[in-house]
Amino acid sequence: MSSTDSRPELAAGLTFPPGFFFGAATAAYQIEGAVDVDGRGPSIWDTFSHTPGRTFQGHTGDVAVEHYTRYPEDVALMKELGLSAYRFSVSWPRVLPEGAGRVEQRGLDFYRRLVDELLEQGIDPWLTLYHWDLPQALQDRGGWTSRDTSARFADYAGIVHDALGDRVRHWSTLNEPMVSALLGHQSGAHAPGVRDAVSASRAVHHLLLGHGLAAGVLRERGVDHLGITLNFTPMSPASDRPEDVDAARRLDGQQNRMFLVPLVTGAYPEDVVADLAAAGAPLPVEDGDLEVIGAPLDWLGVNYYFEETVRAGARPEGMPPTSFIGGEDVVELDPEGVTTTMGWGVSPEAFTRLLCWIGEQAPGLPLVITENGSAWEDEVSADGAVHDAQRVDFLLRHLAALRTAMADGVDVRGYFAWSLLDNYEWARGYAQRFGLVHVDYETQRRTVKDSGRVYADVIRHHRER
Ligand code: IFM
Repeated sequence: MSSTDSRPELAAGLTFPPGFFFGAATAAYQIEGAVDVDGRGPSIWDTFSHTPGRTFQGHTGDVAVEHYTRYPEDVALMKELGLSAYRFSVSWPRVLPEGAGRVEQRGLDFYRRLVDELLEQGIDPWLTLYHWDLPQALQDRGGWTSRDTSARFADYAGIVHDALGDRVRHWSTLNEPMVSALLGHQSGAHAPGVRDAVSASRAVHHLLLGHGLAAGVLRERGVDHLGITLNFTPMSPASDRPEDVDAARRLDGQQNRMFLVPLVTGAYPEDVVADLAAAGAPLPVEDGDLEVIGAPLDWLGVNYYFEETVRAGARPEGMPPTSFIGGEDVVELDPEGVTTTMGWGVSPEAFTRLLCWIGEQAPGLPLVITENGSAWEDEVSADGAVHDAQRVDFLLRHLAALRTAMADGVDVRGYFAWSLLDNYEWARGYAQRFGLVHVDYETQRRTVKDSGRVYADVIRHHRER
């Protein structure tokens, strides 16, 4: 790979401490395809994406980027970029087609082949057990609104560990429980597409309980590098009017603190508990749950994309339903300046502030950036390359922001770019491209973008220091 067009001088300006690692992340439903192969059962995302009107132009993950068969090529790309770690998720319905009970060995064998390929190339596997693809059979029994699903998740964790625990050291329970719970059950923008505050708060608690129970099972099996990934969105009030300040407090409560605080202190924030109770959707906590949820972690995964400014007031006609319980009287403002094709603003400074805040909330807990990235209009140019200057800029500015937080004393051990490949962006379908590697969805041809080359330069420079 030539670095002539990859702005090596920018990459060279970024220095990270020895031992810091760089990787890229993906998730099963977004890349694998092969949804009816080797005994895989349906997930809530199969059902949701096949329901008319739920996803952009009816896009589904049926084919995605064919990673299920193309994984050797994809691991070779990781090697070419110089990644030292790869974060992926296991599809629960590949392993347990009915969610519980019968284990599908062919599903487990796929992940064993993938992990072996990674290890052979010297790439450290970081395994996430749940990135939103709940088996439909469990949804039919209540999904995350049912306490039983938490116990089934713990069983599933044990089964995956029994198959892969000899080769995978880094284990993560959930990716972004906020999205599963609130986009899945409050706004209904994601599977299972429910719009009901009581279901949403039940899902919040049962996801966290599932994390804690699965963590217990993994600890019993000797896992010593265990974490969970949360998505954080810093929330600021549009003004210092008390109602705007309170709107920001409420959204920050549900977006950020409702997940982080119980994990690190063993208690939900009191103001959030009160907000949810006032909205008629109390958290269904039972005796002992919070000790399970608050058991020690080895690392915390941080996903960061953008920040938000909010004000109190009725949501204008046409604005999508709120993802926050009782959030019908809060309006998210349009971001200022450049926006990505997702409509998200670009705020590396907020990334630094966020990391400093998390460092204060969770003293002594090492952080890993498990996702950070941006979607833009990408094209393969006449010269065969993808000149994604905006993604290069986003990447370098966010790495610099991360470096600033580390220089301020925040303990961050590694960075995973989202994403390795262009892929299925959930309800937004294939219209949003986040990859360091472009995928032509007609031919499945992979092309490393300029951002991938710049990232490779950052990594090479880091290794050679
Ligand atoms: O694509 C998603 C990913 O699955 C979870 N975090 C945010 C990404 C971009 O929206």
